[in-house]
Amino acid sequence: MTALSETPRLTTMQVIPVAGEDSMLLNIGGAHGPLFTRNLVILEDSAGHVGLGEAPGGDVIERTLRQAIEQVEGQSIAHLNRIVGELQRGHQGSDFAATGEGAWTFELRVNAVAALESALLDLLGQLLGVPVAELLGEGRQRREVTVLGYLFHVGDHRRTDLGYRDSAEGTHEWYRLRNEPALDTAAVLHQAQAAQDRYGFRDFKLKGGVLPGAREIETVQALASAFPDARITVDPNGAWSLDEAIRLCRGLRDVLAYAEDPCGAEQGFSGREIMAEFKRATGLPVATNMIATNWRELGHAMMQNAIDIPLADPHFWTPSGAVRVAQLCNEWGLTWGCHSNNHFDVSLAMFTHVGAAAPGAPTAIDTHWIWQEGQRLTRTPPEIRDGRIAVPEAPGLGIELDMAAVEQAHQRYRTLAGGRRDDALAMQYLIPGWQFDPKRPAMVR
Ligand code: GKR
Ligand code: MG
Repeated sequence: MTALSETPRLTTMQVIPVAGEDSMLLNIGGAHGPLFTRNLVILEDSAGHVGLGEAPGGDVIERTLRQAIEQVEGQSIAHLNRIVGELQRGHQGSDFAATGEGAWTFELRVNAVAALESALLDLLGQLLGVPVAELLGEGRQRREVTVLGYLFHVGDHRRTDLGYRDSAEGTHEWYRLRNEPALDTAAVLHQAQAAQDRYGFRDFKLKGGVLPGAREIETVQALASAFPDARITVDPNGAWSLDEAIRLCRGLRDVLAYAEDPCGAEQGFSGREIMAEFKRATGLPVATNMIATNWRELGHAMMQNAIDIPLADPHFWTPSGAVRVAQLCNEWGLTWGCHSNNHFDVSLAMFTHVGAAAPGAPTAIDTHWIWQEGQRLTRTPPEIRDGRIAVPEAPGLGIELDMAAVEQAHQRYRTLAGGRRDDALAMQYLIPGWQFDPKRPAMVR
């Protein structure tokens, strides 16, 4: 029997803020800037293994991770659950308060906990000689994970002096097109065709909340005609009123596989109450990454029968939490799915293992990777082929850091004034004085 003293100990924990290039993607919060930021966690243990985790960028998450270093270093990796649990409990209160104040999930401290858990799972997998997916829930359920093609309206970055990328990293049309403005149906269709040709998607999601709802629905209908076998959804991040959402989506059961956050809190009613009304009025399944983002919210959402598809992103649920949501979905007749934000390839590996461990029949998972692909922090990032990512077979997350690439991404981060995402800033180049309004599409001012 192995004594606890013989299990590897955590020798060092590093937190490295990094930045990568992005397109001028539009959403209800404005426009993505030319650089997106992330926080990378690197754990080393006494067996000489390196464990990795990635979280959204920004000072709050970086600080939360740095403050954890003292608690983490020196511990045995056998105490994974205790280490993660302590950090999580320490921050739950502030996360609930921040959510109440309208914070987005990428601002919550649980993202730091998730990155730490990922790095610990990576180490444990390497110690035991199994992929991380085997350590989650009921173990690995599949060898490939289906992902969707995440389509965006794109702003004209040439109207700014912010220094967006302009060149094409690869030979495929996709790499040129992703930098081009896309503000109508034809342009989004073109984007979908190039993305499908490059990555083989069978599922698409259009980020809405940008143009008037009727125009976004027209685009979704055009996508359904162009890709008759695809599962299609639209996600305006709650921009539409309940009445508008019902008017726009009623009768679209042949077009939309589900609607993602079509509406949200209004007139004194909670987002969960409003979504339950939407579901009853339209008969459409509903997905969310806005109103069931933690156990307490999920409990209320289920009691009200407000949702069908919780998009349990491992970054704000933690990898083990996201798989617990998937187990619950499988037992209780819901469908598991996964939300994303811009990310590097460490997160891509995290998504892949979590998706591989989700039991039942999850819906295709979100990833922004197609907007980032060509940039990497690891030597051989997971690849999207035929709309799927093969689950790495190597122990742990199955990825290896490329320190030169990390250093470059860190230097890029250092060129930024602040590491926090601020979509209003870039948007103000398109519409002077622009300010966020959770109930108005970004281009409607
Ligand atoms: O990247 O602009 C974006 C998205 O709007 C993202 O921030 C959302 O959190 O993808 C997300 C979603 O599904 O709502
Ligand atoms: Mg969403």
